[in-house]
Amino acid sequence: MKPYGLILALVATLPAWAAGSPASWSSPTPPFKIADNLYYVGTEGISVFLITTPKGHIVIDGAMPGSDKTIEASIKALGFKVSDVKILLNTHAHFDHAAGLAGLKRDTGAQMIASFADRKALETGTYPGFEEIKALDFEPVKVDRVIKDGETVSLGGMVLTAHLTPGHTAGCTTWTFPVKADGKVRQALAYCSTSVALNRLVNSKRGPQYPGIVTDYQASFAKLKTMKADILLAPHNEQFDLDAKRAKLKSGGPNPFIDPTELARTIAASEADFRSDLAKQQDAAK
Ligand code: 4NZ
Ligand code: ZN
Repeated sequence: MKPYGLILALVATLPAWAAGSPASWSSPTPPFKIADNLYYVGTEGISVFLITTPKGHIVIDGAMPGSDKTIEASIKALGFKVSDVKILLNTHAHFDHAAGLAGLKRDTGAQMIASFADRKALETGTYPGFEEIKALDFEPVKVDRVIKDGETVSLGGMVLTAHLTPGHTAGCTTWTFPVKADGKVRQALAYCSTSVALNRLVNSKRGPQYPGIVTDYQASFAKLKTMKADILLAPHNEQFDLDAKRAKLKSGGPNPFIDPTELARTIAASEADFRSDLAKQQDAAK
């Protein structure tokens, strides 16, 4: 679904959640276990992942405005304590994945860790490259630690590695970490997204979303093609077939989240979309 053009045309002053984001992005959905120590605590349409350890927990992403309370209810429903959340991570600084982080930080006192290039957007609560569109604003969250490419975040025996995959945002961060699923250690990969969405790729009147965006996307596609994942996690449910996998989980059998072929297919499809969007934007700018 690509509601962006319509949204942009209609809504320069409304808050994002009133601006036409699908209702599913904010609706609660029951949380569930994906693998050992890894749970889905997001909304119906926007992913949030909980990684549990004996020393406290890690949350990846904050979903929409107001989603902090939905996420906290999900953490409690799974039997964990919200006050045990010690670290907050983010895939990218867009309102639909970052708006709940400020509330989560307030309620838990957790450390917010993010990339340098997404820090400003998180700390100002603005959409990078569309800072003037109030509809895309969100509650700012202070970043306590800046993470570089290849650096790790460790807690209670869990180790997550940051891989900078810029393009969708300048600081887009893909996180990898080993988890046990169906009795074996598997590599989980929380993909930042490489979709074009609202991004300006070309030098039209206003210039690109940020300088170097096209070469960033190209480098990120190349990098993601070298990476391996047994379990693909993604910020939007349709990006990793969440609904079908959740339905399969209920019927027993092998864990449907284990699919070592899915990352390569996802990146190939996203790269094809990127090329076609780039060509369209180049034509339109002529
Ligand atoms: S995203 C909007 N994070 O790229 C913008 O999926 C960007 C995204 C989703 C929605 N928008 O303006 O509604
Ligand atoms: Zn986004």
